[in-house]
Amino acid sequence: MKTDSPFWKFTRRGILAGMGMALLNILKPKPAHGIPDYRNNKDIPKHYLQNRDKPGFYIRSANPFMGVDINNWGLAVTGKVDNPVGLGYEDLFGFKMTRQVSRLKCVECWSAKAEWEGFQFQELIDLVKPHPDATYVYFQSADSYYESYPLFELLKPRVLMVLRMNGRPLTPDHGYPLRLIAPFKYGYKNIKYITSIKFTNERNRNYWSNNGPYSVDGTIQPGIDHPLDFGKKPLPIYGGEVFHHYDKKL
Ligand SMILES: Nc1nc2c(c(=O)[nH]1)N[C@H]1C(S)=C(S)[C@@H](COP(=O)(O)O)O[C@H]1N2
Ligand SMILES: [Mo]
Repeated sequence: MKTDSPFWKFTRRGILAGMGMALLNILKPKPAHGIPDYRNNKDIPKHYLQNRDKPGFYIRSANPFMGVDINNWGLAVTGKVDNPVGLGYEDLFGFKMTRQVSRLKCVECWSAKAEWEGFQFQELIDLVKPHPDATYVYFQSADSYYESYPLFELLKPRVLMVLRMNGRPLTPDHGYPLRLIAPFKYGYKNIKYITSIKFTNERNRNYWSNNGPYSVDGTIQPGIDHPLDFGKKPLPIYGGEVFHHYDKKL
């Protein structure tokens, strides 16, 4: 070691000795970009919504929280629109309902299918009347999660604003009271516990693409899938929406 290196001078002055603990903390590996990874954290109270590897359909919740209290919940639809609105839970059932069976695929390499029921994004557009320059949509949720989409992608077939899963209202774990299902996008784009929807003229932020090695676009790429509902048997995926031969077609 060269004697004029700053590190050498530092140790020579004996400063490090008194800083042992602090230094240990500095050297500890930190989660990427400072975002806590709660996946194996056993200290989170059991009743918090959190990541759970539940057989059949895993639960992913980046910021553990108590879930939505429906008495304090509302959906704000604002931004570049003629007619901004605030909607309550009951209001959402005034929209035309549609149902589909589709698969949610996470970047962690699992997928699971469910029957989803809700309304198409077009219903919201008809209500709030976005301006011609409102080309992007920004979603926020009750757990400080956020996602954005180009507006045209939300108008694609089988994109659904979901209220019910497998014949029942969404459970708190799976996004009660309102989530987005876009079957050709990775799970992280399928935002749960939605509280606000804002029409903008530029793409806004996205939670996992800001905090992990994931694309902003999030379209499912060709590769291998390990469906939870099929014995985790590896199966090829061809990109876009994931269909397996045993998925029920509607
Ligand atoms: N609000 C919110 N939405 C979210 C997440 C989240 O942490 N918070 N996780 C995403 C991820 S990474 C996945 S894979 C899916 C999982 O949906 P599930 O918990 O219903 O299986 O939700 C997505 N939507
Ligand atoms: Mo995910």
